[in-house]
Amino acid sequence: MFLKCGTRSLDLSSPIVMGILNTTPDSFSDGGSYYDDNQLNLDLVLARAENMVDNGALILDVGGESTRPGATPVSLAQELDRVVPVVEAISRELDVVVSVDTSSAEVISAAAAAGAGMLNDVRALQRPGALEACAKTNLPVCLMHMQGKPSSMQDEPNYVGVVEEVGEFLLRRASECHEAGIDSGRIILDPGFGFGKTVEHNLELVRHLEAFVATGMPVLAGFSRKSMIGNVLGRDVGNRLAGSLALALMAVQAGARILRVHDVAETVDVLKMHEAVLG
Ligand code: 9MG
Repeated sequence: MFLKCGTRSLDLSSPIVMGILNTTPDSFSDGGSYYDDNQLNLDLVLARAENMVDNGALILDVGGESTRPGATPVSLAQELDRVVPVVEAISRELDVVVSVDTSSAEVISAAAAAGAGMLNDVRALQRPGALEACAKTNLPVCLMHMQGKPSSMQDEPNYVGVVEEVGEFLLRRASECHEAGIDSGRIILDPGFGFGKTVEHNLELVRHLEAFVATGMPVLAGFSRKSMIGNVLGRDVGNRLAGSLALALMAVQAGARILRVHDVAETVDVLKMHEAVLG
């Protein structure tokens, strides 16, 4: 299964790693890592990007908006400033697919023009103009499920059946994308771990990840350092590697094709062991 990502192409016959590169001052784990005197430092961003590529990331997910509850809302100008120069620099300097984590139509178009090879939207292209902007780019897109909005999504997540509801939402969005001219071969599905879900909802989704894989569309899973791990293990954000790797392995065993992670080298080792056993 190949995913055409602009000038590059990704082989999804084995699971692959997407490294997280948040160029925000306030993301929950790596926020603020690339700032000097309140200014985004492109050299620091590139050094981290290169390190993740050297460690085996085939995609880097660049995000200019923090979606953690309580994060400061970002203006369009800020988001463009945090994303476009980074996409340009990485596409120029490194051999990797650059994904852009955005919900904004303007950022989607600007990112594609700057060399992005993939789009990742936690709001599944529901913002005005996002669907149409994405359709025009010809790039693959990850549609993620979220209940509510980032500022309040963890207040009282509520489902009758979380697996069915998340699955219905993603299939409906995939078909709306298809109707808007986005080929089904460009669509990636993501249940959205931690986005408007209790720990039990997240665990239930992990138990039934095969249901999403059964749609035939590639599945992306993002658990890295998330609070579901902190809740189960009682660990702070800096001490969630083992929990993240355990979930990564379960996800690939269920058939997930893309793992969105902070700890690229360790996750790539997990995938290599998985591959060695399977042959
Ligand atoms: C931006 N972002 C943060 N967490 C994510 C997740 O789990 N999946 C996707 N697709 N994007 C995410």
